[in-house]
Amino acid sequence: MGKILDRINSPSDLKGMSYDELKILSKEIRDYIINVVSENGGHLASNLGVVELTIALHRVFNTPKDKIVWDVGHQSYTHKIITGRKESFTTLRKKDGISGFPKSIESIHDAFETGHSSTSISAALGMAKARDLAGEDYSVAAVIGDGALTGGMAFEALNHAGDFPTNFIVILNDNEMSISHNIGGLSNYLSRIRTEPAYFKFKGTIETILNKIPVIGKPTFKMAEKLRDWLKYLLVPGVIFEELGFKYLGPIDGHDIKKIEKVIARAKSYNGYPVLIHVVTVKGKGYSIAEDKPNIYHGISPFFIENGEVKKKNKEKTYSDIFGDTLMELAEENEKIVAVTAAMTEGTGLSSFAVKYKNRFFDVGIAEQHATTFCAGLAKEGLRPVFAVYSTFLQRAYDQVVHDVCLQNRNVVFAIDRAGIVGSDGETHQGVFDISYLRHIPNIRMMSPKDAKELSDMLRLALSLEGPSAIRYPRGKAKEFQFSYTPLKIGKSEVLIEGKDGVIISEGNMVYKAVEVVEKLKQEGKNFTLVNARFIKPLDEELLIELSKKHKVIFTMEDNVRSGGFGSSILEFISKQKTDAIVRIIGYDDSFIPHGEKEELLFTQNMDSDSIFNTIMKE
Ligand SMILES: Cc1ncc(C[n+]2csc(CCOP(=O)(O)OP(=O)(O)O)c2C)c(N)n1
Repeated sequence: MGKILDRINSPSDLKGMSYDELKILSKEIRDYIINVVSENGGHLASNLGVVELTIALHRVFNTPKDKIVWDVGHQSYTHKIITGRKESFTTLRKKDGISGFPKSIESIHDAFETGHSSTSISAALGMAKARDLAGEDYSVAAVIGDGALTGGMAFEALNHAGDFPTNFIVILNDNEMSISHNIGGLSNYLSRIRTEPAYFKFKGTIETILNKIPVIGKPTFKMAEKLRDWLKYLLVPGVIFEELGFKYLGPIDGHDIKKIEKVIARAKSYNGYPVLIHVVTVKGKGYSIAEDKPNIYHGISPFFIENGEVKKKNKEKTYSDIFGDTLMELAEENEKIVAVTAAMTEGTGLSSFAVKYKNRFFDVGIAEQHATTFCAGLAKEGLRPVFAVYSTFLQRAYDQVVHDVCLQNRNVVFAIDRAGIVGSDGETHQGVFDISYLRHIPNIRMMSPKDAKELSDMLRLALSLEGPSAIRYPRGKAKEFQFSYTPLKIGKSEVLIEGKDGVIISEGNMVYKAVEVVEKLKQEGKNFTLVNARFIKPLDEELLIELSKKHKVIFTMEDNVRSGGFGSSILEFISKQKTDAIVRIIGYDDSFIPHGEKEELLFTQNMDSDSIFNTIMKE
C-alpha cells in the first residue's frame, strides 16, 4: 500500500490534502484496485473510471450525514476503500469478505444497497423527500452511469424529480459505455454534448444572447420566442434535463478533482431545484489494457496484471456459448428468429449472432421490462423472438411477462441464463427465484436442461411451439452427460437410474449433485431411482402418479428456493392424488444468499451432496 493511502481511514482524512497529494492518492487507489481485482476478480474498468469523482464527492460531502447512492453499485470500490474498508478490501467478493456492491451491513457510509441498475435516482429522491419532511439539512446524490440511465426506472425518477423544488443531485457518469457500447437516442445526445465543446464553452454567452432577443410587438414576440426555443435546442447542452426541471451542469472532466469539487459544491448550494452534473470519464482509466477493452475488463476473473490475461483460461464452452451457437444454427433455418438482449450481449453468448444477424439482433439497453414487451410486439407480428436474460434481471419484468407475453400467449422464448446460485456477485445476482416467479403464470412452459445437448434441444423445441417458453440454465461450463440420451418430448421427464428403495426427481443443473447423492446412497445399500425432470411445467404427471405408487417419499432437488419452486409444484400435484406418498423438497432456504464460491454457498445451504445424503438418510 502507498504512503498517502496509508493515511486514509475515513473521508475526513481527504479533506486537508493538496491536489498534488490527491493525484498521487488516485494512482495509489487505482493500483490497489488493480491488485485486488487481479486476485479476486471483480468490476475493474468501471471502478478505475470513478476514482477522482469519488474522491471529489467525498471531499465535498460529509457522509454518512450526506448520502450517496451508487447506481448498480459495481463502481463503489474507491468509496469502500475511503470509508474504512481499506484493509478488508483484500477480501473483496470472498465468502464473509467485502461485497462487490454497497452493503449497509458493511458500513454506515453505504446509504442504499444496489446491484441491479437504474434504481439510484428513485432511492435518492425518496431520501431527499424524507429529509425535507423531517426538516433536516443534508445533501443527497445519486451517481448513475450513462448505461444505467437507459433503464426505465431512471427516466421515471427523472420525470418525478423535475417536479421537486428541493436540493437534490444526480451525477451522471458518462463514459460512453454500458458493458459494451451504450445504445439509444439519449446516448447519442450525450455524445453530441461531449464531442462539441463549443456548446458548453459558450453556454453562458448563448443564454445571455437568447435572453436579449428583443420583444417588440406581438408577432415579433412570437417569432422571437420560437427563434429562442429553436436556438436553445440547437445550442445549449443538457437542454433535455433542463426541460425536465433540472439545472444542468457540465460536461466536466471527471478526472479533474478540483473542477468536479467546484461543481459539486455549487450543486450542493442550490436550493429549490434538482441539479444534474454531467461528468465525463474514461472507463478503465489508468490501466491501458482496460482502457483499450473496457467491455472485457468491465467485470473480469482473476488476471495477470502485466498482460491482462485471465489466469484460469476457460477453453470449454459455457451454457451461454451453447445457447448462442444453437441460436445461430436455428436462425439459419428460420428467418423469423430474432434475438433480444438488455445490454448483456457478451454475457448471454450473443456476440456472434449480433455480428452475423445484425438486422435480427436488438440490444435495447438496460431495459428488461421494455425488452419483454418489445418481444411480445415482435411475436404479435409473426417473428420468433428469443430474449436472452439473466435470471435475476428478468425479475423486474414480471408484469410484462404476465400481461404482455403470457396473457396473450405470445411466441416468446425466455433464455434464462445464470439461473441458480451464481457465486461472487452475491444476493443481488443469485438466480434462485425464477422457477417461483414464472411457473405459476398460465400458458408458460418451463424447461431446465441437465447438459449442453439438452439445452440445444430445448431451444429448438421452444422455438417450434406455440406460446411462451422459458429455459433456465446455469452460469459456467456446459456439461456433457455420461448417461445415454433419450429424445426430448414435451412434458416428459427422463428416468436416468432405476432403483426400488426411493426416488429423487431433480431439475437441470442439480442432476449432477443428485447423481453423487444416489451413488452415496448405493454405498449404503439403498438403490434409488433418479429422474431428470426436464420440464418444470408441464409436469410429467403420468410418471409422477407411477412413482407415487411405488415410493413412500418423493425427494425433489432444485437450484432455486424451496418456496414456490419445482418441488413445490410436485407437492401441489401429489396433494391432489389418492396416494400416501409424501414429498420432501430439497432447495434453498427462504433467505438471501450472500457472495462466495458456489460450492461454499451450497454447503451453507445444506445443498452439498453430503448434506443432501444425510437429509435423505434421516427420512
Ligand atoms: C437490471 C440490470 N440489468 C443488467 C445489469 C448488468 N449490468 C451491470 S453494470 C452494467 C452496465 C452499466 O453501465 P453504466 O451504468 O454506464 O456503468 P459503467 O460500468 O459504464 O460505469 C450492466 C448492464 C444490472 N446490474 N442490472
